[in-house]
Amino acid sequence: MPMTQGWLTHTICLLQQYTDSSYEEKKYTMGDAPDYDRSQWLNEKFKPGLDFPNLPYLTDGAHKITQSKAILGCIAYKHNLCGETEREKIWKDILENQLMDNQMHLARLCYNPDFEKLKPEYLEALPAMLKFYLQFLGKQPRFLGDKITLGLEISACTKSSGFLPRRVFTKMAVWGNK
Ligand SMILES: N[C@@H](CCC(=O)N[C@@H](CS)C(=O)NCC(=O)O)C(=O)O
Repeated sequence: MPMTQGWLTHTICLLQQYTDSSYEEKKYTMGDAPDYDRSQWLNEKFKPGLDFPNLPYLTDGAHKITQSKAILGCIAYKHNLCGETEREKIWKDILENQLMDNQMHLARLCYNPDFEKLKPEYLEALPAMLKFYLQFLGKQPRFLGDKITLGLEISACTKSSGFLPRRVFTKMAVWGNK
């Protein structure tokens, strides 16, 4: 049965394409500055019957899922992309949460009107943070050993025909909104 997805993040779309999952995407448009009109979504928000209405969401048969990590997890479980051994599963959890921390750190900066002032400090700390990923990847070809996992395989994703370089956050971000 095809899945219905509301305004997915690019990572989720890439994982869907990588796993050849069939899906229909519902897009909700946000208006431009200064109002950033969200009425298209807000008028629909409670209609799909989500327990915790939010974007992105995924409906897959009886499952109605929000929270991007849970959506990625749902697709990954189906395709055995969550790690096989105990060690791989632990790594997956560490990396997933580490990536979320780094994403939230970047989001706090990008949505802050004072981002120009805060940017130098962020950029100075960035190489040390990325070094942890490099050291980790230095030990093995992929984040979880040999196998591609969840949305963590950057190189396969960027080479996929579905990859579109595009903004990381919404239009409302002050930095990285183009
Ligand atoms: N932790 C949530 C964050 C979701 C979130 O912040 N969604 C934003 C778009 S990036 C939104 O507009 N949600 C719709 C709403 O709040 O009604 C996730 O990872 O899915």
